[in-house]
Amino acid sequence: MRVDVVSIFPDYLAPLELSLVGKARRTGLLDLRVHDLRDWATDRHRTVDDTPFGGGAGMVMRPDVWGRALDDVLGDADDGPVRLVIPTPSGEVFTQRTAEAWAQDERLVIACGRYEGIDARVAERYRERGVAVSEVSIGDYVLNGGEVAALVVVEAVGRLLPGVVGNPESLVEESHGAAGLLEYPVYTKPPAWEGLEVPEALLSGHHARIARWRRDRALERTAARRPDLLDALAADTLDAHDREVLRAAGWEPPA
Ligand code: JD8
Repeated sequence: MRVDVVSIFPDYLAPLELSLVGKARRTGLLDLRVHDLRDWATDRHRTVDDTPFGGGAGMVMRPDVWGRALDDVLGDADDGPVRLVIPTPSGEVFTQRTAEAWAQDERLVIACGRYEGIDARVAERYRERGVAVSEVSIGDYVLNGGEVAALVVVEAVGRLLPGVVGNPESLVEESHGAAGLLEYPVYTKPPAWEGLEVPEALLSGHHARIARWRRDRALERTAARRPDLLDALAADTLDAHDREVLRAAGWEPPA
């Protein structure tokens, strides 16, 4: 997969040289390129913003600068399908399902806005050109720009690419993974710490008992912290035992 990120703070993406994503870049599993938007500014002050039409506080990012940058980075239509990702607090929520879908794409181009955002005609123009444009938010809180969202998207999608995560098995049982439950608590040595013991079930070596213990804890945690995830679960994914655990945890299936 090729991912291009355009920002006025390209150094903000430096953490993507580290860890699994960094290794994926060095091993060619991920072709990540970071661009400075000001390289497409034309005046000697390399201006990328201007005052908002209709008045109001702050500045808006200019469409003409973004247009030159994205035309260059997106390249021609015959270079294959590209998804243009525009992080914005007014976007659809980016979830694990989104990451799984985008991991099937060949190319992502992420346009990181700053100030009050990017002139709305940029998304409109590329949609008109038939480019898949996805305006997404990483959560219901306000950030100062799109760079943090770009870090989130590159890591969440990048780790789903074949060969990036050492043991693909570990992708299955994750929070928001296929099971649709939050993760169970995890433990490692020492078996006793600060007077706290590891749950006996995990020391039993009894795989079925361990699996049951972990699912029960995952159900309880999800009921306590994210009951919305349980409401979204298909009815047939919960067996009688699950329902008993959830009833005891105070969760009632939606009517
Ligand atoms: C892109 C500019 C700042 C936003 C005036 C503060 C995503 N979940 C999220 N929260 N915030 C963003 C986000 C914020 C951005 C930009 C994404 C570009 N800003 C603006 C509007 C109010 N300032 C985000 N994904």
